[in-house]
Amino acid sequence: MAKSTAFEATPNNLEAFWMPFTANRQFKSKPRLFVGAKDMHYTSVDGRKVLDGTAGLWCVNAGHGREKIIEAVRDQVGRLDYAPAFQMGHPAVFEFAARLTNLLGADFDHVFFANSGSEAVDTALKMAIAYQRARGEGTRQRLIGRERGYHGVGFGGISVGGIVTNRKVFGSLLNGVDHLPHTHDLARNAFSRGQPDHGVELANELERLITLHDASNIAAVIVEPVACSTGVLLPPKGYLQRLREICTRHGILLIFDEVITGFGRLGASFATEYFGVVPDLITTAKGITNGTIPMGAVFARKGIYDAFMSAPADTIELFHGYTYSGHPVACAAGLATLDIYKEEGLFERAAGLASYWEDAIHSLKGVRNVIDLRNLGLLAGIELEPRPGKPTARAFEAFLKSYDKNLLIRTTGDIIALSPPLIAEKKHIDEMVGTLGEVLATVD
Ligand code: PXG
Ligand code: PLP
Repeated sequence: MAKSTAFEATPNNLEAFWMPFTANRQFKSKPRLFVGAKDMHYTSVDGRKVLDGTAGLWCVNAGHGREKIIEAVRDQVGRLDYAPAFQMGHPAVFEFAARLTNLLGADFDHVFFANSGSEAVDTALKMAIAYQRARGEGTRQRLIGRERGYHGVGFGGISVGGIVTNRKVFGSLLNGVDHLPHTHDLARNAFSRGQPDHGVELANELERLITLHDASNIAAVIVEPVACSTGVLLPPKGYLQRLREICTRHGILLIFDEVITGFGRLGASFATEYFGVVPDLITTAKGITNGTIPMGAVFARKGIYDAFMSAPADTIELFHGYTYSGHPVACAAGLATLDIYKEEGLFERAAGLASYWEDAIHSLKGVRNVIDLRNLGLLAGIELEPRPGKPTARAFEAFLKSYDKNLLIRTTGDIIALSPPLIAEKKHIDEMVGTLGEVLATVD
């Protein structure tokens, strides 16, 4: 883009927009705006092509500007822009639900739609408590999350979540929530390739919480199979299996929050498939529409929906839903997205690239300030030693410098996260790692 057009594209007043999870004043003093995107690249307002190392915010799994999705959205909005979500329906939502349950496999038979990961999490937590009551276990109301977990920003999500900054100024949150310890253990697991060897015993902490609260009071445990937002924290070998065993033994529902790990990120449809561990509820969002239109969803394991069906057939079974649950345009985007994933074999593609990705990421060993490198599927976490007394500053400097060098990365604390679109080619991976290596060498 020519400089003059770029100037016109920059708004004069950045003030009114209260930006989410952003240092507003810092940003507005030196804004970073994108004005276009295609495949692996964004176009910045100053006309640069910026390589997308993060699939947007972990959502654009099929890459940007996919014609098939654009067409489907255009067509749907022209035919049926909106249909009431309650007591009415439209064809696309039923088709999409059926396609999604097919993708999930035989264990899951129903889908509830929301509009974001946060709403999907709220839905799943409510469903879990209501399910326990529906099956005659109404005292099971407690929820268990995990330290360093991210489950969005609704009150339910921040209550079970484990990020101090996301919780501390928002009051007393939900009652009756407890937390497992996180699984991140640099002392024992630094520079592991794939899942770390140490830490399966951390799942036993669930037994301790069950002893404390009693199983008869616990509705559900919610974890991310891989905790992405807090820095790509991987589950130790055997850990998720053990959580599953303990939950089953005690009649506690296990919820996998697959907002990021869903739709191919690990080189399988979902983490449940990748790890071979079947939860009772799965929350997802992001890649469900390739990030094109907001959407979230909850998948219910066989038997959960049925437990709500005992009242007379003319009664509403679950008093929950959103104006935009199963929005026609989101469903159209989702259907086209599933077509692309399938036609291009993108989940398999991610699986095929994973070892190249692993080698590329681990080539950063020895680079200045790098204290850990970790990877799984097409995910990576690059942990930096924090600057004494100035946590986050070092990684944020790397973020800014990478952006200046035409690479978009994501940082959380002093951890750099990478999660490229699944259409990435080896040359893109080389460029990401190359640029990052150069940048880190200049960050003291
Ligand atoms: N659960 C998980 C596991 C997530 O990763 C949410 C719930 C909430 O989804 P919504 O659509 O309400 O944002 C998420 C979202 C980051 C980052 O870079 C991560 C998310 C969102 C924005 C930024 O760490 N994860
Ligand atoms: N607030 C008001 C005043 C409403 O009328 C509604 C929905 O009808 C909502 C909030 C909930 O909005 P949504 O269904 O989009 O989540």
